[in-house]
Amino acid sequence: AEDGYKMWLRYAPIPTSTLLQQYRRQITGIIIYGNSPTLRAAREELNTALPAMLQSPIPEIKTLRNGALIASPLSSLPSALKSIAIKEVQQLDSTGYLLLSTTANGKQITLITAKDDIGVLYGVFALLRKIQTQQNILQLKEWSSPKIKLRLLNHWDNLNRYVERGYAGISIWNWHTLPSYIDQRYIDYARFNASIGINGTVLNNVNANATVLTSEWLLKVAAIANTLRPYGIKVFLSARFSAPIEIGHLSTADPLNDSVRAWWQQKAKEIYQLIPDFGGFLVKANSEGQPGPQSYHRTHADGANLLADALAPYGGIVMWRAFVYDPKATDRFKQAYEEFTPLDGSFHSNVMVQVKNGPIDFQPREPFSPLLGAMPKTPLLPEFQLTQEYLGQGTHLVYMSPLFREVLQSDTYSNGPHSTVAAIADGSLLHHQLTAIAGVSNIGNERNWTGHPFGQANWYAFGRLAWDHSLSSENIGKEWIQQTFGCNQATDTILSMMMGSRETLVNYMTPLGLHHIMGNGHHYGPAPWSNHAPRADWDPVYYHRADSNGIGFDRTATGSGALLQYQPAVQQLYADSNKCEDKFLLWFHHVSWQHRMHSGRTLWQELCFKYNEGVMGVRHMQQQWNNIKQYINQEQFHQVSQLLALQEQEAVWWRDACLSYFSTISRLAIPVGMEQPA
Ligand code: GCW
Repeated sequence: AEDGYKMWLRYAPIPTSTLLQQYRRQITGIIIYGNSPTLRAAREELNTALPAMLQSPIPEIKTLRNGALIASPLSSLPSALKSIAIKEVQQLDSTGYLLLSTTANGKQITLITAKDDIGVLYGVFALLRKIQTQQNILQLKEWSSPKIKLRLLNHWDNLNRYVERGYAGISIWNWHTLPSYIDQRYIDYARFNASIGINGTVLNNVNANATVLTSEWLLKVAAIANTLRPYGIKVFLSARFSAPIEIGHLSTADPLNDSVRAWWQQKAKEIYQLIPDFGGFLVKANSEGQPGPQSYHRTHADGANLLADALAPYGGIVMWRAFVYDPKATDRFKQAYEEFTPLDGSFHSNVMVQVKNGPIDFQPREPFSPLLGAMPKTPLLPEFQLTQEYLGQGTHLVYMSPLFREVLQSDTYSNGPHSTVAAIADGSLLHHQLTAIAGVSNIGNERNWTGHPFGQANWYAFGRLAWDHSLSSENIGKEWIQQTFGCNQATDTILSMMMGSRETLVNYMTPLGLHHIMGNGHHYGPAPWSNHAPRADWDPVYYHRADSNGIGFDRTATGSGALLQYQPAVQQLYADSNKCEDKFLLWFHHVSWQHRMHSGRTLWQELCFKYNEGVMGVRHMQQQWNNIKQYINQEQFHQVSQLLALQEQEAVWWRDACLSYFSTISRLAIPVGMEQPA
């Protein structure tokens, strides 16, 4: 059954065509010099993929001939080949790859080479991607190195396999049967990740359980690390700050206490004995009830440095999250910046500060976090969320690449113009050596890995952008579609569905800069009326501030002042409610219901218009999907059709709930001619 398990590595047969003839002529045999675990993975991938796609045997051969495909690191190549490739390979970083069509000893060959074995594996996946998307590979001369060094998934997987904000089943890590039993899923997980360049994974939830650091559990972690290693993927763990108390039986976790320091040093030593290439720790501290250094009147830097010092002898790093907020604060938006900027310069060199893409929390649309760009001495790593906590979870079709790109391309002006979030993440702006980007995983044990079949596209896009943030969402989307559904006439329609989907969701959920008006706790449906959460900063009314005069959160100088955390050039973009882009209006301004929008409509009319547009957008996606029925296998067609039907109902639910509620406050009617709430 086409249940989606193979995702974008289906390796479907290439239909009979001149292109197929060409591929068959161009690749007639494989040579791999070397036999490391990574090269064995490359060999296996080629042996699986090529005969399946070309529908002909592609044997391993010993000597160069026309049609030889050679995949090997530069150092293992025979000298004739080495001299052909050396110039380009020298321009690669240690993990980049080169694809080259060339002639050697009078034979037409295709060469995949790199400085290291892992580059060869990446090159193999790059070539297979070209074939899967049916591109011409006659004149290859392409080299590529990742722009960001650490390209990480963050699993919010608990040890009991419940996944926090997970909508795709339970955790893929079956801790119960580890370390003895290695599920094929772990290997396939590694393949999928390597195919898009992901090279690190944090296995457990940031709301961490110290048990994972006990000796027994570390054996399980080591078994996963051993499985992922050939694919160039390092394992990291979320560390619970109070672990020295919980599993070390100390009476304190104070970062300046000698026994605590010794405990972490010992723990690091133990970990590295089992996992020599262990990546390091991710830490959520003093946030939403998690323990942390502030409980001992120490700073985030004291806490991070404690762990960083323990890991430093082995080359490990600490990723310390800046996701902090306090119900007493006047504006949650401001807190991460206020707590972290004074600490710039006090983190040890193997600490990175991990910053969510927006100042609040993975909303359908947020302005970039003002912390990005505000800590020049500290390497910062942006955190995105692939799991759709606030974007319809496992039910709504939302292609998130445009969201990721919008943030990555945002100009922080922190070092003059062109100080984009991407330039911060890739280190080019301030010349940091340690560079990383993280995506909170949307993976679970569902047959198709992500629950919603289109959730796969978000995993895919994150990896591709982490490798090269200059790729366009269109190109990434197209690649994903062709590999997932085949190369056919449905591609453009599916791409159009995907490209509009995020804006459509914003429109039916939180248009014009509304945010966090989802129900408290589950974060799923609309609840703009809700004001009884355990904390004020979890309540929708805290964020939309609708009253008889108008709606929106004044974050300008006359309001909370959060806007002042940005560079002046950014402030200028948003400070004036008449000039501020519509999409961020209610993020920064409380404006009257009669406020004149750029469209000429009043704010109230515009709000009604946008909510309706959102509903219409989903209906349009339904039509588009129906139009391509003949190109999609039945099972997947039906699956997505049902999900779109649910999404349509829920878009209506969002629109009607929000407009009904806001109309009781604005005391304005929904304009005649628009669809009225049921
Ligand atoms: O948005 C909140 C989520 C929590 C999550 C937290 C975080 C892991 O609702 O479920 O906890 O963010 O990012 O730490």
